[in-house]
Amino acid sequence: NERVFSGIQPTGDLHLGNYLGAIVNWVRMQETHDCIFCIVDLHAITMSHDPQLLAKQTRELAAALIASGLDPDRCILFHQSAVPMHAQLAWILQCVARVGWLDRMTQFKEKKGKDKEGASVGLYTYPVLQAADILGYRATHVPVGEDQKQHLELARDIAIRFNQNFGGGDGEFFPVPEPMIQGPATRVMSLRDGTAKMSKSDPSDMSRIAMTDDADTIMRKFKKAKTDPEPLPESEEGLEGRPEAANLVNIYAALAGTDRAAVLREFGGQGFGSFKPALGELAAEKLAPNSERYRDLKADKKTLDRILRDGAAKADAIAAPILEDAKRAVGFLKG
Ligand code: AQP
Repeated sequence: NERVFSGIQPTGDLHLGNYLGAIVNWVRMQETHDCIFCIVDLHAITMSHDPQLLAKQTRELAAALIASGLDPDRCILFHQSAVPMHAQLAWILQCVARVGWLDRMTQFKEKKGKDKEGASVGLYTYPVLQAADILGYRATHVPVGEDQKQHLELARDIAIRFNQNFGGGDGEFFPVPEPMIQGPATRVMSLRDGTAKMSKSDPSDMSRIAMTDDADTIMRKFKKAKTDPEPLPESEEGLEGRPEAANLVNIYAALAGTDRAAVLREFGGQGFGSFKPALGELAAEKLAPNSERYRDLKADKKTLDRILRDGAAKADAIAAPILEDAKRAVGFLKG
């Protein structure tokens, strides 16, 4: 039985990287799979944060996800802190994961900045909580962007080690989850720097397309995107060493539901003066209706809170018995 789990942090506006790297796949999979999507507020406090802003951003992210096509009747949508399994299973898994495994995680190295001593312990153990998020539902598939590949490998290692140590005879306590990294834009880059990933925490608003941007803003940001002076190449090899050009072509391909070769057949030889407005128009056409729906949904706090509460109850009904089994497996007496 296949079950999908994926999460997203309520740390700022949903952006085009989140959308093309993860959420378009979530929307597609809710038609074919048993899907659980989580707003990971426990992960969001691993960096310094403002409590009032976190509550607001949690609701706003729920609104943005629904506006982007998640249907709470077809998937489970909830916030992580409302289901006790996540923190409890994370503790057990912290005692399974090895320090050496966590020391290899590149996201910690990037996010801690220069001051390792000043980073929170939670930021260090973040990938173990992520493993608990997935394994606590016995999820089999995890649709994510390219940047999460290493964390997914860690979740697999933790599942395998737990199964060996506590899985009983058949060693099959947790399914070993498969990452699903799909589409022509699994790593969307900043519009200001083709070598840095598009991210919620980039201080420049011009570096990303927010899913809440209106059509004019989307067009303006693409027109101002950093590029080189050469026209677009006729074939994919010509994109090598041109990260900004490659990024815009990837984005176009993903939004148009095609591939890079097809985009270059259409635009190869043309300059950015004509490609950027075409991209801006396509993006506005695809994304602006979502941003209008978002504005309507965001105003209705009561409905959003009800959707998240109902989602949490459904998630808890799946997770609580698995957590109980895990506690028995490691030898805890029933409480
Ligand atoms: N630039 C990206 N390209 C493709 N996929 C991306 N994702 C994030 N950035 C890109 C995918 O979006 C999902 C949710 O991400 P998240 O918010 O939980 O993780 P994150 O990596 O912390 O996202 P940000 O925007 O980079 O946030 P900050 O700036 O707070 O670190 C994941 O599936 C992720 O792969």
